[in-house]
Amino acid sequence: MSILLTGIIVTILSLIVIVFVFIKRKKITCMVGMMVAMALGMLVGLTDGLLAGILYSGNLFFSTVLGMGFGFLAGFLTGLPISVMAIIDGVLSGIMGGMMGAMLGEMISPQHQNSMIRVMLVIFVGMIGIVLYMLQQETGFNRLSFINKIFHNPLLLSIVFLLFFYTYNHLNNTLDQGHNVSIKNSHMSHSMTNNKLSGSPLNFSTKTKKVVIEATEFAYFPKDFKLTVGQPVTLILKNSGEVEHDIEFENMKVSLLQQSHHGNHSKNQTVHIHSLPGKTAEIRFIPVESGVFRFYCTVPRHKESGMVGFVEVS
Ligand SMILES: [Cu+2]
Repeated sequence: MSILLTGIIVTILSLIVIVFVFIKRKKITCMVGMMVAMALGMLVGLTDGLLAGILYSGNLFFSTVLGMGFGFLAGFLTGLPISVMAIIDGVLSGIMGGMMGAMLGEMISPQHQNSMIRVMLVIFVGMIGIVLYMLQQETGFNRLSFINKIFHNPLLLSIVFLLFFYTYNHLNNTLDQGHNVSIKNSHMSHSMTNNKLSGSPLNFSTKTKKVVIEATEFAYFPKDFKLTVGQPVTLILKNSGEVEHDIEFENMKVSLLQQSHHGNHSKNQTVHIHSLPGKTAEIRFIPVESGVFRFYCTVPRHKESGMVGFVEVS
């Protein structure tokens, strides 16, 4: 959810800078215009690239194109009222930032995604503040003088920053809570129906959580879900696609309860199931370790096409 919020903040602040440059274009020298276009292109590229990389993890091509596109657009629009040089500067920085941001988003481990978004947002907001200050110096301090006042008063500056991040955190938590509740509810209804249907002794002692994952070309639905350490899970892979798909969990330690082909019950086994087109397959296991784990399809090129997701075990 913080992806959406961060995206909105980035867009609003970028638009403020772009509009400011456009209005004051006659007073802005080529040098300053180039600096601003470069800074905004790079910042938007990096931040939107990071968000795209996280949002479309597993599809680096798409997230790179998206990140580069946003960076390009920001650099281009900022440089446009100034000069061709400013456009070139902005566009190239935007492309570079977008590419690097997307790679960062793709590579960062799931448990650090939120922290990384926050770090990037701090850099973004801070840099935009400096850019606006620079623009003010360039064009005179008449308008938007409140920014000037803030910058010349460290106490006021700190208050504005703290207020911003407090609001951001607060909004984020509120949104996250709503999200979690809906996930919890859907899982609860799953496990209740499951308990009614199956009568094995294990289901009486501990509620089994039933998770259905649908696989198509080339995506999982849902692409993230939650499990609890020690709670038995029935994982069903429903293949609604036209080719064979499977699901494998990276480094997730479990105790397998039963699987159609293998009879052994040792701990620390990996979870892997495959399903033919139009069929379902299921596996039962107990998660033994908490963490965030990635799952993906092992059929060649499917992971790269987007068949990736995350499970949070807590
Ligand atoms: Cu697949």
